[in-house]
This record gives sequence, structure tokens and C-alpha cells, in this order.
Amino acid sequence: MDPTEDVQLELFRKMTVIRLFEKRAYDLFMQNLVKGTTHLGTGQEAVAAGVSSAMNADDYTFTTYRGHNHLIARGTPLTPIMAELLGRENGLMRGKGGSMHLLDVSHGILGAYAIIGAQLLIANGSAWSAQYRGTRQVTVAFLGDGATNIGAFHEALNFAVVWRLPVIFVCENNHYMEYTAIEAVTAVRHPAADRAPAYGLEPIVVDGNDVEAVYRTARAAIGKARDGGGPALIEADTYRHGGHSRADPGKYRPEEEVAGWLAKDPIPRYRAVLLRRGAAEAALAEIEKTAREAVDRATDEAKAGPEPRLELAATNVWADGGHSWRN
Ligand SMILES: Cc1ncc(C[n+]2csc(CCOP(=O)(O)OP(=O)(O)O)c2C)c(N)n1
Ligand SMILES: [Mg+2]
Repeated sequence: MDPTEDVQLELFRKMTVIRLFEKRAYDLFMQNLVKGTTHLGTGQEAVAAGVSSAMNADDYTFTTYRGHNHLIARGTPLTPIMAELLGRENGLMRGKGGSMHLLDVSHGILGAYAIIGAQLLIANGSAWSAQYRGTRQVTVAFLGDGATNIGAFHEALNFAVVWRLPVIFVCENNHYMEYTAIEAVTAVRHPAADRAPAYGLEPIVVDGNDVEAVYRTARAAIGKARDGGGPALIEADTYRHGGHSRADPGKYRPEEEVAGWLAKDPIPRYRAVLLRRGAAEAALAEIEKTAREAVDRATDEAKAGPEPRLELAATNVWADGGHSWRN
């Protein structure tokens, strides 16, 4: 289904906010204000925006260390994410997790996982729980292309199909796993989609820089899973503009390759589509202005947050005997 006009503006808004937030995160990292590392999804915004807009508010998201974008797309306020990056007590995890370990149960984010592939098996558990409880909630788990060469990916796919789980695996194929091109270490061309038939799944490849294509593909898969039709594996073809993490300049990538993908930047591309369809320039400019202000506000509020108190060091470290997810 094509997005309504409201959804179209929402897709543009989400991508814009994510881009500006991550640009700010990079600047703060370069100023040595970020505690720990960062992995930015700059260039990959259309995947986060398109998939999240196809989800219901009570659906679940599992993401990776490259996950700021997925939280923002699902509506987590910017300040607690920014404050978490800066290691402040007003951060999502009270400043104890940092960029790679974001969790926001109130927006259905059941964690960001730094161990490649680990989230996929836990996502199966979340989907199984929804299936068992009969809630019609769908779980979406994001993964990188490199994760497709990890055993957990294959274990998760197999069991998701065997149990017909309401889980959607979205592989963001940005063509690199750290500093290695995925094609140099993978037997098939499409690292996720070409493996799907081995588990009885349809091979799905979508242009991950076309936000509406991502939205349509995700909506179809999520709707089917919600109705009991079982899991799907979506491969979104995309590219990260920057390096793998921190200040990595990404020089291991050929210049022409980077230039080719910059020309396919999902945000200006969608902006042009909306203008062609008759959207008012002023409306888009207003979205951009509001996004800039929101990122500025989040930065100020994060910087104003206190350093975590010493007594917090031992909280939320051990299970308390309960089974519920909590922040
Ligand atoms: C099990 C495991 N092995 C190795 C690593 C180190 N590592 C961190 S990120 C990364 C690359 C993953 O690439 P990909 O899945 O394509 O995700 P991307 O970073 O491109 O989003 C690796 C190997 C890890 N975190 N976990
Ligand atoms: Mg990758």
C-alpha cells in the first residue's frame, strides 16, 4: 500500500531528524563529549523510517549498535538518547549503556545488541511470546549484512519458520562489515535474500534508499505476519556515508563507490519526489527547521544532565526475579 500524504511527510520528517541527530552525535564525538563509541546510520535513514512507519505502536523492535535511527524512528524522544551518548543520568540507561546499548521499552525497543546476530534469537522469543499471548504484535529485528554469516542468523531463521513466528528480519545491507566488503567474504550476491529460500522464505530485496519502497515492502510483510502468515526476511540495499564507527574515515572504500551512493542519498531524493508531487517547499523547510531546533534542544538538555551518581552503578545490573522488560 502506498503511504498517505500524512505518512509521506512523516517519512520525510523522520529521516530528517535522524540525519541531523546523527550529525550532531558525530560532532559531539569529535569534541570528545561522547562516552564510548558511536556507529552512525547516516545514509541508511530510509530503512529506519520506512519500516517503523509500517509498524503498530505496540510492536517490538530489536536493533544493533547502529541503532539510534531505529529508536528515533519509533518515537523515542531525542534528549534521553543524546544524554545516553554523553553518559548522563538523564540518558535512557542512566548513562550506563552508551550508544551501543539503547533500550526503550515504552516505545517497544527491546534493546540494541552489540554481539552480531544475538538480537535475532531474542527477537524470536519476543515474537513467540506475542504468538502465545495472542496479541497480534509483530517483532522487527534489524541486522547488518555481516550478521548473515553468523550461525545465529541461520538458527533464528530456521526456528522462526518452524514456529511460524510473527517476526520480520530486516537486513540493512550497507555492503561492509567493519572494514571488509561483504562480497569478499560471502558465497552469494545477496547476503540475506539469497539465503531466504533455504528456509522456505521468499527472497526479498528492496531499494533501501527509497523510503516508500521500504515502507510498502515492510507493510506487506508485517501485515502478513500479524495475520499469522509467519516470518519474512527483507534485504534493504543501502550504504553508510561515513565509516564503521567513531572517527573511521572509511578510506577502504573506493571513491567512485562512495560518490555513487552519495548521489543516491535517500533524503534529498525523497525531498525531490515530494516537491514533484506538489508538496509545498515551505512545508518541507518547516519540517527541517523544527528538526534542527529539536536536535539543538536535545543537545542542550543532554549537556545539562548530571553525571550518573555513584549509587546507580549497581542498579539494574542483576535480574530481580521478575520477567518483564524494563528500562
Ligand atoms: C559475534 C561478534 N563478532 C564480531 C564482532 C565485531 N564486530 C562489530 S561490528 C562488526 C561488523 C558487522 O557488520 P554488519 O553486520 O554488516 O553491520 P554494520 O556494522 O554494517 O551495520 C563486527 C564484525 C561482534 N560485535 N560480535
Ligand atoms: Mg554492514
